[in-house]
Amino acid sequence: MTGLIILLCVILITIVLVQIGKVMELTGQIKGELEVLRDNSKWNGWLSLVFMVLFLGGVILSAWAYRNEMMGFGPHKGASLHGDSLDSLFDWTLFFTGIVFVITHIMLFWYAYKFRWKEGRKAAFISHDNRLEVIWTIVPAVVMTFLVIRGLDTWNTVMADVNPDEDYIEIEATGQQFNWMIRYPGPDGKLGTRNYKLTTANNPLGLDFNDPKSWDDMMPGQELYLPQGKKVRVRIIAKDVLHSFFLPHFRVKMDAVPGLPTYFVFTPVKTTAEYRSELRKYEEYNVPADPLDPTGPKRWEKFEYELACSELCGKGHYSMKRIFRVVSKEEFDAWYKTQESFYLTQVREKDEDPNKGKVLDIEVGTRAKAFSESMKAAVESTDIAAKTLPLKYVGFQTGSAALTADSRYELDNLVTAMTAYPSLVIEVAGHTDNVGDAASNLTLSAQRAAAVAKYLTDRGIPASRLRPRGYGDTKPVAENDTDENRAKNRRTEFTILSSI
Ligand SMILES: [Cu+2]
Repeated sequence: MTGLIILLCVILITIVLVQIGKVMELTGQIKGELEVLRDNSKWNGWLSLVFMVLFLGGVILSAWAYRNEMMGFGPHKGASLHGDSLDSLFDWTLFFTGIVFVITHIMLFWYAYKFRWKEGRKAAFISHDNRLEVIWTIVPAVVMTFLVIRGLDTWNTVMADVNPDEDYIEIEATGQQFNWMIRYPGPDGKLGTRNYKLTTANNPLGLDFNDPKSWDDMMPGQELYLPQGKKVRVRIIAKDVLHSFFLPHFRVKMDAVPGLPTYFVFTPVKTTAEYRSELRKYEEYNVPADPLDPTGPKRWEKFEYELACSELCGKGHYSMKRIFRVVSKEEFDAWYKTQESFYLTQVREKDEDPNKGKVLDIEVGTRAKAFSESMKAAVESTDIAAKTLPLKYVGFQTGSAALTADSRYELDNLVTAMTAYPSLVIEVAGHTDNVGDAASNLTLSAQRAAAVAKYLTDRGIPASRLRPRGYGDTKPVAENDTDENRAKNRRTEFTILSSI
């Protein structure tokens, strides 16, 4: 239907134009050709001037009306250290091209008016003019040189990589259909290596967990934090198709290419809160963020720095949005501490874990800290039940009282605690499941408790402070019905008897 209407309109317009042509022809015949030509060129000349004024006036008015939509102006100021230099490059280019734009348009329409057809007027022919040649060669050359030198200078500043010994944080952004996977280094400050061959459902980035640097790497949730005033180096890569890492407020944009790592370095200078308070000054940001909720928060209050993908990478392209929140160093450190290691929370002890069954250095530290915290709580607690603590990582060879090699870490924590609390007296208790003969279970559990006590006395804890005891299968913590529950019952624990 629409197609038919368009076709009819085209036919009608053609008929109208043909008719106008015919009318002009007839008027010419009545008034005389020369008269018509004179009238037409007069009108054309004057209309050129009117058009020039309206057109240039419109350009100026619209530039003024939309000034706040322009990059680098009003609410669209850059929020990174290099942002202003890029914006000023645009401004200078706009300045020069703007001058040329206005001059050429004035000349175009003014000359059309001034040199309109008149009887007896003849065109003058200039074959060559050195002065003109010099002017229109030198002026553009000088302007171009200025723009190119400035451009190169800005490019070198913006694209410069970090110095290995300066203070910066390196994060990694991997684009995939349709989200960004962002990786932060853990407390070691270094990102672990990757190998695409190691990619599995549990390890979507193909992190190489043989590399200790990857153990503490973190993959935070939807909201990402960056510290104000600190250099950020982003490693950028894609898993499937081309994506583009785009942080418009920081003037950061770099393609994410499968198989070809790129990077971008920038320094966020304005916190999210500071940027919001700048936006508050503008009328257009003082309207409700949600038009359906007129009393709700304003646009400036809901402002966030957004990461987008600026490559049309597929159907779900629009959903590749993440929020970056720039905060003070203190706030960043607080957030950073709450983030957990991807490896330890998602991969540890799964099939992808090359260190399955081994105790890692980083775990020894965290376990020691957790142990001393629960020990402190148990000592201070008045609740009898809270005085019993499990020795979760103490194990024995199957059917024997020989301690496994990795048991020493937790037992060393216990030695430290016994030294820290010199008046502590504890009962060390061995428990088994109900498999096998009750009497031999009792003997085995007693031997195991004794082995733990021996470990402690060998390290200087007086035997008088230790009461090793085997309970066999008499004190289960779960029904002995499944393998899992039986494993819970096979345990070693200790109870604080007195701490005075
Ligand atoms: Cu994309």
